[in-house]
Amino acid sequence: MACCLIGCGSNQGARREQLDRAIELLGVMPGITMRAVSRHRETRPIGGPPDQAPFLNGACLIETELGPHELLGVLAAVENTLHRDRTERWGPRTLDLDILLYDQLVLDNDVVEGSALTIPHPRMTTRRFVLEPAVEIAPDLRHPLSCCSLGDLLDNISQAHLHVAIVGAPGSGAAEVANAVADATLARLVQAPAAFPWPRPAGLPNVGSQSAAWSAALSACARPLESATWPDDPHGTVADYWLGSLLVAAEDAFSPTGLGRFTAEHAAVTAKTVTPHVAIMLRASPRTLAERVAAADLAADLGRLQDRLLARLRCGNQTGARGPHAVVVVAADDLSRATDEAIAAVEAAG
Ligand code: A4P
Ligand code: MG
Repeated sequence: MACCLIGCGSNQGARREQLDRAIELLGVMPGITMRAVSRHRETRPIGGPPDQAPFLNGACLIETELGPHELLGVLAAVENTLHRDRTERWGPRTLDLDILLYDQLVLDNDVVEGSALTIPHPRMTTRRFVLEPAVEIAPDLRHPLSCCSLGDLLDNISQAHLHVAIVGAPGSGAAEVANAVADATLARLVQAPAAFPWPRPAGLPNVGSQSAAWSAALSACARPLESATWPDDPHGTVADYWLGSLLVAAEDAFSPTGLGRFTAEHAAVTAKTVTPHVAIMLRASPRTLAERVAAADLAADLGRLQDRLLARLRCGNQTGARGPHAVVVVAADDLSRATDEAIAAVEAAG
């Protein structure tokens, strides 16, 4: 039996009746036992067309014998029974049922018979409309990718001064997206003071002689983030870089000994800086990254660099090291869409 958390939303038609009916239908489905149901909350629509009506959102906890794709099929059947129209992404809907958590399972765009499934739900970690009802019924449930409880995730986005980092490999568009997010949310923008010393990832066996340049870049990048002088902004802060990226880039530049030294220096410097609460990772195809930095031969290297960045963002929490609790991955091949998604991810915390 798997323990699953389901998010429920409605902003069209008789919202309350539809949500109640959905819970009732789910509870009588073969292979599903209803364990807990949150109350419904009225929430402001995040993303999607302007002027759509407010949502009612809730969550329920079920036990199920169904596999994740079978469960998705049942949720779609309940949505269809309640006249769900799927013409517009993030558009108005009579009913939306999402799998938030399925035990500690992690699926990344797992396609079975044409339907793609990502678990945990990729946008849940910054969504107050998801986390508040979820915490009401299951505060101690763990989120397998951020390795903390749902209660911790809600506390994380409830800081008075949210610090968001936009993270990506060279060519991801982090600077442009950070600019637009800061603009839209009125947050203070922190820009990387000097271009990151991203090396040409291949063909640099040892740049020990340049380690002074890396140290200088590290302290320049750390300075605006120092805790001692950090000016909390009532609207929060958006940085167009993350200090952890320097460490990932350094892996391609240093010899193992040099990397050990730089890692220690990085840890000491980072300990005196603020940690972002939320990281928005811009993920583009390796080809797009290479085109944007005008270096076609680097596509594969940039793709690998990007994968390692995401792994480090996530493992920051797994190892108990300092890392953002909430990581939202945004597709960045289309920068205008990535900007909308990044803005929605930050607004969802409010
Ligand atoms: N899919 C992949 N993973 C999952 C999952 N874990 N659970 C796929 C459910 N579905 C998953 O979903 C599109 C496709 O996502 C499905 O075919 C499934 O294979 P959909 O329900 O048809 O369309 P959607 O909900 O518009 O898209 P999406 O991207 O799931 O939207 P979100 O992220 O769920 O956001 N504001 C407030 N205040 N309250 C809300 O409830 N909801 C949304 C929708 C936006 N803004 C909101 C709310
Ligand atoms: Mg949905």
